[in-house]
Amino acid sequence: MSISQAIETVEANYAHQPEFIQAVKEVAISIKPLYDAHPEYETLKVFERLVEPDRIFNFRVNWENDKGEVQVNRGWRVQFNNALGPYKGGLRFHPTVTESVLKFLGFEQIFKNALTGLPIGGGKGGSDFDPKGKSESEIRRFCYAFMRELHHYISKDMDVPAGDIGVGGREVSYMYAMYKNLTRESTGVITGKGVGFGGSLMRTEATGYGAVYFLENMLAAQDEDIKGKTVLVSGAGNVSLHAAEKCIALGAKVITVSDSRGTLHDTSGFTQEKIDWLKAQKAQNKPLVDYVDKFGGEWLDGKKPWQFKADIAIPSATQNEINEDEAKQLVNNGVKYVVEGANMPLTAEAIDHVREHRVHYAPGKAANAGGVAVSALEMSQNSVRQYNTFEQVDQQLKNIMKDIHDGAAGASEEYGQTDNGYIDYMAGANMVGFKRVADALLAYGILN
Ligand code: NDP
Ligand code: 2IT
Repeated sequence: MSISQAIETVEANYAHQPEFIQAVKEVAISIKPLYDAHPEYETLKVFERLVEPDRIFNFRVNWENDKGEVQVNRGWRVQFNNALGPYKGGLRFHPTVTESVLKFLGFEQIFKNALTGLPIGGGKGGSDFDPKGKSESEIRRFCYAFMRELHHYISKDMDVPAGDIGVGGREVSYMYAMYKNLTRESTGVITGKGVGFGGSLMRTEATGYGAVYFLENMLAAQDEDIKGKTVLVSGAGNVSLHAAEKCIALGAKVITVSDSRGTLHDTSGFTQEKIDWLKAQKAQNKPLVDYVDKFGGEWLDGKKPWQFKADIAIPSATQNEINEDEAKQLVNNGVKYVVEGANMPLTAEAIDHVREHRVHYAPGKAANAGGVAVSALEMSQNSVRQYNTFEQVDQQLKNIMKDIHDGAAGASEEYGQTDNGYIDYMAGANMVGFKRVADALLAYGILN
């Protein structure tokens, strides 16, 4: 069965899962030169095997709200592929979570995790629970209830979750507490734990910082520097604010952040003080518009950040937040680098548009791999029951992001995808990630 036949099968079987189909097609298109050079992948039906998860657990989560009313949510864990190591990937709590969303995230995670060069397979999970407007005790009760179900399916050497949208250090700690309560094990079965009870220093910052380290490597490959560049960031969560913070520390000017309500635009650029204020504001679930009274700038209700002139865009909110028209805006506004902090923030048409216009484009599975990489470092620290320092982890993260960059750029060159200095990071990253997983599958025969 060829890759195109495999896509047809996925489209026929999962017509109701558009996000998953989008993620599969991107990988399929990218790996064609590699696949053609290795007939053994076809013989052992490697791609066909990879698009079907090992298994998906789907469970009900009952919990009680502050009024004592019983609430029912849906929960999932997608164990996609463990060829390279334990299933690894975050948990997302957001009302838009569906099996399609978690399958696309789990599929991407397989190749992202392979790119880190660390021994981790791919998985993802979550719930359609909406944390917005919930009290602290409701969040706690939900996290306990969620883990009461999830704990049946995970363990430290088999499946290790972490955070994602709607799940940060607070939620991870509640879930870890329930896991410990049920199993009496202190093995660090989930990453992103609080520092002091197993969490790694720098895990909180790792995704955003890592994306900016990746960007620095992209710029260096074009003999450019981040200093003085203007940056558009979307989102105002973990990834966005840490990406913005690192850009600012390195001398760039970040002029936007956003959330589901609209965009905050500050022509004078955010400072560390302003970012600290934004972190505190979002942690209390308060509106970004309050910023304008305190620091100036403008609030654009219901708008996205892509209408402003800039050099670099780091979309860091959610999937498909940039469509083709918005990609045109970016190109027209002079953006030369798009670095995906979020997972799949560009639609397929938007990706085509930026690449056709020679905008250097770093796909999420390469650019945002710093988060899961530091999660894997947390797992190894837990195994030896020791902590590394912030500086040690930061240096490891920088090395990993450079390796991912250089590997993707190298594969782009090797397979003839680099055109007159334009590096095809999408093709390169997908080929490197795919090759590592595919070669493990070949070595295993037909198990896995
Ligand atoms: P957070 O929950 O910390 O922040 C998410 C941000 O994106 C919030 O500002 C939120 O706005 C906004 N957002 C979420 N959904 C939507 C939507 N449907 N429309 C508009 N805005 C939205 O999540 P993270 O920062 O952790 O995750 C952001 C992205 O990065 C996701 O794609 C995630 O998969 C990816 N990622 C995260 C990693 C991590 O380590 N956390 C690692 C790698 C990738 P509001 O506050 O209004 O809800
Ligand atoms: O999308 C991602 O890579 C994450 N949400 C982080 C996963 C992890 O296991 O740290």
